[in-house]
Amino acid sequence: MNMTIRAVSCLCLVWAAFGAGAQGRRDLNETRFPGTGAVQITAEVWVDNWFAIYIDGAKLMEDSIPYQTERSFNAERITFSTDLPVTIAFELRDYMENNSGLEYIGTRKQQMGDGGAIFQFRDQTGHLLGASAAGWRCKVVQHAPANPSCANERNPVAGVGACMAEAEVSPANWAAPGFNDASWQDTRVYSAREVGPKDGYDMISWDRSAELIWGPSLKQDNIVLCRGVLQ
Ligand SMILES: [Ca+2]
Ligand SMILES: [Ca+2]
Repeated sequence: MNMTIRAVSCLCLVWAAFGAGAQGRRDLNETRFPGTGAVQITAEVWVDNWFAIYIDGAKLMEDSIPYQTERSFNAERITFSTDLPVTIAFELRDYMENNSGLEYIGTRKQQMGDGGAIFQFRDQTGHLLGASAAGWRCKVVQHAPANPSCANERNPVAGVGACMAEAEVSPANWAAPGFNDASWQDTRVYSAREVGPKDGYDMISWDRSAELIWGPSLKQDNIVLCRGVLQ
């Protein structure tokens, strides 16, 4: 198996690969970070399409499949150690070809594409510390196209008419424990039927409390920031 060890911002071990996907990608990627915190946490994460995870404001890692990869349905299992309480923050991204929010532009499959994310955190005894569900605070920072009719245009141009985007820079220190997320929204919960999770999703034993989440629009919200605290 051709196993690539990604360079990340700290020392880590990538030690296992299971279930190669249709194009030889791994459906479940495992990463272990050494650390000295009191609690060893295992996070399991599945996102359509990509995520970055922050621990108390510091970026821990990114999805092992790059953002601009179509049909990236891999899951990640991440082990790290920390002290509790700890603030967990995610940048979640749906795939989009450009700022119109569309994918497969110019083909018969041209569409808005939908997102979806689910994650859970357990300590070393298997006790669930938290999972994606109502209560996580989220903010949409890229919403496009402005009007779904963009997906029906023969020559959709990002930033024009129905294909305009509402986009903003992520707030400073948005992943930090002290950030005030009072103006953010409770995350929206979706059913598996609505999201259609597959591949790596099926390789994780999800707790009943772990739900599929996203911004208010599964199709038009393309970059969503979410925060929560594990106690
Ligand atoms: Ca998608
Ligand atoms: Ca989308």
